[in-house]
Amino acid sequence: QHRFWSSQPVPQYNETCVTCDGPIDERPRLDPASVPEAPYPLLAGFSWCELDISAESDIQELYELLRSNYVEDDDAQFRFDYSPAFLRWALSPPGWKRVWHVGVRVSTSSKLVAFIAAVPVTMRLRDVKALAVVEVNFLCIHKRLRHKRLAPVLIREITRRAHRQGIYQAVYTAGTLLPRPLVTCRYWHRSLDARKLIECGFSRLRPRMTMKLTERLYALPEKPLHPDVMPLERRHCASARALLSQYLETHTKFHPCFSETEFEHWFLPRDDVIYSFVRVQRNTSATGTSNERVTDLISFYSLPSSVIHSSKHRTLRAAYSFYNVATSCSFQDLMQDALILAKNAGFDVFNALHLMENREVFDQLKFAPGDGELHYYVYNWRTSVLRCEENGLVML
Ligand code: YNC
Ligand code: MG
Repeated sequence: QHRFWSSQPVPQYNETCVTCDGPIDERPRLDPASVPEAPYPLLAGFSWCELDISAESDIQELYELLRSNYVEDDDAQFRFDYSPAFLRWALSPPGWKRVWHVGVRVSTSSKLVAFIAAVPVTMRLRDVKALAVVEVNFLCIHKRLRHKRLAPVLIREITRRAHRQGIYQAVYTAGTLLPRPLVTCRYWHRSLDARKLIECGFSRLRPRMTMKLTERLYALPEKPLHPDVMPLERRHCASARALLSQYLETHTKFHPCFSETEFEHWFLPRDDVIYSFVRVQRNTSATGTSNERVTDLISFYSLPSSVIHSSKHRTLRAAYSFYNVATSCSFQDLMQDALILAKNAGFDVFNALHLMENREVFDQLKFAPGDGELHYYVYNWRTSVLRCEENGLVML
């Protein structure tokens, strides 16, 4: 029973046979005057606001709302702890709009108690090559305001604000099952600091295994297999983007299409936020000019979690696989280098979703399946479900 979602332009659970892909509700596009000019009414005592992510104080308020109230695992042992620098990066890709950073404040105290954000992205979905959509993320309601049907108000308001800018589709992911996933992908985890993961309750010592043996099982070489992997720099971006676009185009059916400026935003390394590495091939032409071609791309982002109940550890440092493409070596060797680079950067665990080609290397590289599943959704679009391997979108 979905009081809200059954009223929205999303496929319902019982719709299975889809013959043609396209929008579900064309009215807002065909009749923009039907989109309200004014924000949706809120509960009495609360008001809408727009956060200014360039202001330290607003980023700090958002950081604290999320640190105390955002996504937890099922057993409430860990809670995402996105850093202020990460939030600024996530919310300001090329084309970002302040009107899409929507907060709710208590009118009297001005305290920030809820948030939802959208950022622009161009998606390919099957045969539709360039769909302008928003990615919706960071929906959060303060724990004391839960179960008051505020989430549908936030979702309707961000939808109205997308419509006002001429955007009629959205992509979003959630651990919650809603009508109706385009695809569902499981998280897999690779221990980097096995002792710490066990001590803080993230993983358990397997039967007949000692701590020493477990640490040895997950030990990694000190240096990457490929000594020439180097941090991505601006001069690599055009070639790295070409490599990634070509990969996504041929291997997946649902993926973002990065412009050059978007690629630079999402991939240029930022400490404790996004880590990207490349291998390049140098070619010298007959006339003596040399150029560099990126042959392999590794990337992962940093998303720590607060450890809610441990006296020994306060945060778990997790690296999340972003986009990885191998052409000069095997995908498994590339991902092994990703693990080594993440370990050397101080991460405790490397997480990756079962999507693109990731599943093929999980067993050999000693990943274990997690209990979390991530559902992918598209708002106002009808199409049939995808296989995990056809999914080429990694969200933050
Ligand atoms: C969720 N995650 O089913 P029904 S993910 C969407 N995404 O509606 P209330 C959700 N809908 O079933 P609460 C949802 N979680 O009756 C719940 N719902 O139809 C639906 N948690 O509202 C739910 N962040 O206000 C139900 O629920 C209705 O007070 C109930 O608030 C929910 O960012 C929530 O997990 C999640 O802060 C805000 O529990 C709260 O419980 C919370 O009574 C911890 O709401 C943090 C958390 C969610 C992370 C994310 C993606 C969000 C996508 C939203 C949908 C976007 C649609 C596209 C819009 C643009 C369109 C265009 C163009
Ligand atoms: Mg509520």
